[in-house]
Amino acid sequence: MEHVAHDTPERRAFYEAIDKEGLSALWTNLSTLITAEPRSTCQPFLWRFDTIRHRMMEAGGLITAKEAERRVLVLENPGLHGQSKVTTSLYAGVQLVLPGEVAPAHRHSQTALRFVLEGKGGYTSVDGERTIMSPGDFVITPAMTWHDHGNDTDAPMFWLDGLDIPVVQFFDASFAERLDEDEQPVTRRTGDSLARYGRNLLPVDLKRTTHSSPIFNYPYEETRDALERMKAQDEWDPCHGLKLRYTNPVTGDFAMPTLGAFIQMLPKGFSTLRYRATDATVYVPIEGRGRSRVGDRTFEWGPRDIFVVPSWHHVTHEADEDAVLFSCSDRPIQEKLGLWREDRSNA
Ligand code: 1HN
Repeated sequence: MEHVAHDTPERRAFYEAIDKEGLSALWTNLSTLITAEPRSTCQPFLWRFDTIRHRMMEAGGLITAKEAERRVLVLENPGLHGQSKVTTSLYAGVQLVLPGEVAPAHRHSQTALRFVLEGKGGYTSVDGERTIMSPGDFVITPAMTWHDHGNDTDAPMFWLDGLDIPVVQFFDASFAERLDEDEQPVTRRTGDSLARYGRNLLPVDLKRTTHSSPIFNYPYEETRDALERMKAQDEWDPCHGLKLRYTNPVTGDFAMPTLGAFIQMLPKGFSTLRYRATDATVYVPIEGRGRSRVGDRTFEWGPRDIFVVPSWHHVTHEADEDAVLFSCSDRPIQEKLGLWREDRSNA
């Protein structure tokens, strides 16, 4: 597929003439349109949480959560500068809600996930139910659900936001509204959705009404317990250690249709075999220390650092202590379109 047609004066004149007519010759750029393998401009990159935290506290002195609507520092992939993208298809940022602040209620067609990095006791309300957040909790705000955040504690709350913004942008399908009130009315008791849908039980006559999970907080306490029990069984995947995906209990599919999220344990001393897949992935270690080789870069990481593995880049992980890594990608979309591929060959 690396065939290139040569330029001649006649051909160049032809290309210029047809350009004015809204035409172009496929043979001049076929090889960049259809590549033999993924060739992303997205780059491997790591952000230190300490650096982000420091800048976020500065931002906290410059603007309130309310005035900003969302006080977020966007994680911009250096290969996609100025585009508010962490990978080609995903947006990510780190959000700060200070004690006493509210991030006002709104909704939009973009789907969002949160992964709590620091602070305990702040809340997110989603469609009338409040959930209290702790580090490691995975919280979702599906497309068009009303959501607002608040912090009644005396310490700042930080979390990672992941959204499918570039995907919605690609389809030109963005809608958004703000509520008149800063906070939406709370109409359901905290813990109601976990009780109904998160205990291996479902309401007997439940009909599937949305594409997303009805659970909107997957508490770290439960996730961590699952990993700890699995660790004792001594069955490791050579490329992933122990890796689970967050699911929609109604369908068994990913928790959301556009964003896939995963949690993974790498026990102390474990080194994974080389792996690559077509879903560019954002990783957030929440416990432990280690390093990952991504393409030709090596990133040393600790809790709350954030790093990117672009599409089809080889990755290996190594843990110096028992480590737990959260990750997210566009894998649900790629799977539904028949595009997702992985490569476990270690040649
Ligand atoms: C959003 O709604 C949140 O609700 C965070 O916390 C970040 C970035 C772009 C668009 C909407 C939130 C966002 C966002």
